[in-house]
Amino acid sequence: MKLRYSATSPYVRKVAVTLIETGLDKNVERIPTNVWDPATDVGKDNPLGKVPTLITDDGTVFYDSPVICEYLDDLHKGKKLFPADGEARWRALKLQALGDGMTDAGILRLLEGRRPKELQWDKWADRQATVVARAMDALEDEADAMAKGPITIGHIAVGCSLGWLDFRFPELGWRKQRPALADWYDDFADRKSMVATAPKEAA
Ligand SMILES: N[C@@H](CCC(=O)N[C@@H](CS)C(=O)NCC(=O)O)C(=O)O
Repeated sequence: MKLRYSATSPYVRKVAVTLIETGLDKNVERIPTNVWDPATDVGKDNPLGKVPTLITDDGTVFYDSPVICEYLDDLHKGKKLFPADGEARWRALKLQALGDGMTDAGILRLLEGRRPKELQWDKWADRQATVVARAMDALEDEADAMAKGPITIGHIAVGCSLGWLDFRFPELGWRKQRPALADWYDDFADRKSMVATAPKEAA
């Protein structure tokens, strides 16, 4: 398999963590991809022009991160990150949506700040900041249950989102108001899969 990736993408990190947690890490060749380079050819694999994009050995292409992660989870025999059915499955999928949605809002805010000053819309950036704060509040209510349950794709999505928010918005200071979430994240960020995939700016 081949994975088109960028080193700082929180969605790519979900896939990278999933690869380690499922023991499939060695089966993947990595293709660095700068989606913002006008000359990028990522669109020939993924019409959406995004990373992560996974290309299987038979040439099937998968996107986006929820689909790629579920595909990978299907390939291994160990403990599943996507519960097979019932309430546990819906809980994991909803938590994934919350983590991914928090990342989406953070990315929209980041990109807004990268537009030329005269084109930036403060109300839009504020709206995204509000979404991030609200998602964190919702996660504070979930944190004890998250700490008790087995790890799922929901935990991975939330962990990668918080890691990326710390990386891009270190000034947020979210921990003080959300002590249970902060405790959960401190533990989760210590996992081997998380330590090995921490975002860093390309040299
Ligand atoms: N929902 C997608 C989001 C992927 C995404 O937006 N990736 C960013 C990199 S962090 C990207 O490729 N952006 C390029 C673009 O939006 O044109 C997923 O979960 O994989």
